[in-house]
Amino acid sequence: MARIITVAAAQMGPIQRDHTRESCVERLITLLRIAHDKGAELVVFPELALTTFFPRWFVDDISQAHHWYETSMPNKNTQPLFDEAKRLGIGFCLGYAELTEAGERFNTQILVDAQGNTVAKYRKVHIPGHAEHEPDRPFQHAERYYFTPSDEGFGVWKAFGGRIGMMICNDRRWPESYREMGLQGVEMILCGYNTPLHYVPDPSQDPLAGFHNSLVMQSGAYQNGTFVVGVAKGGVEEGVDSLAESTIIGPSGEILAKTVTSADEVVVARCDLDWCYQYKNTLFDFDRYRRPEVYTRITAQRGAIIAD
Ligand code: ING
Repeated sequence: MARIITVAAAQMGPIQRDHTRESCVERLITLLRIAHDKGAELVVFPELALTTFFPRWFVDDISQAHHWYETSMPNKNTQPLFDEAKRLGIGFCLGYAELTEAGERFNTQILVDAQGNTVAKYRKVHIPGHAEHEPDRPFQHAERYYFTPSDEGFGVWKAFGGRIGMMICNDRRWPESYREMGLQGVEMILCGYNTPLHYVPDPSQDPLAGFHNSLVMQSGAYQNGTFVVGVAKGGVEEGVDSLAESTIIGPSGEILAKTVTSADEVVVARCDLDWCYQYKNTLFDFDRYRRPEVYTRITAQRGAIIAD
């Protein structure tokens, strides 16, 4: 019996600084309903889908940023989203800023099943940007100030009839993210992102933002025989233009669906999970072809060691 997941990439346009949680949740519910009408049973929302991308500003006293974080999930603002998804009988993946009781700050994504149960939580491993205020920048990208890198690694969970993994934004640029899940048999990876089109450290990369986005997700999908769903918060948010181009990719690396706007937009794809095994059981039969005994540097080192 074919195992099909009809998945939706529910892209958001910009969330401005003064937009309320309620207004964001209303948009998410509208996207959920559109996805349901298109036949989706799993809806993937962007990274930090409840607030503007607040690492764009630096505050000396980080407690002044606490209002950007969620201290519980669901909560009074997000309960309507959970209720509507349960009413419609569909699941979703939601990115938000998490402040734990212990005071830890994570860039977090959860997976909620069709009965409204949170079946998985992933906290971002690869934190880009900088930890100190850089006043000469046109805008900050201070994720390393606002978020702790997770030491929990990458998980894969049985849900929606398959094996589902999660990663967030910058994680998608690192092949290790996909391979860690590939070695757990992942069949679909869900990834929200907020990616400015202007990369301050090297503006020559700006024209390649869309190409790099597709490159890394298509490669990761193909090299691990998995579907990848990348979902943007795009458009001009507080004067900063961010990449849209939300994409659903098959285990062949082919693009199955892609958004065409930088606004709230839903694209869906009917994903036959057994397609994964045309790659997992041939070219990328890990147990037959991989050589971990010679891959020693990949986990032994963080940076490159250049021999003289
Ligand atoms: N954003 C970025 C990403 O990896 C970044 C970091 C910013 C990359 C600007 C390129 C240009 O897509 C997050 N949130 O990880």
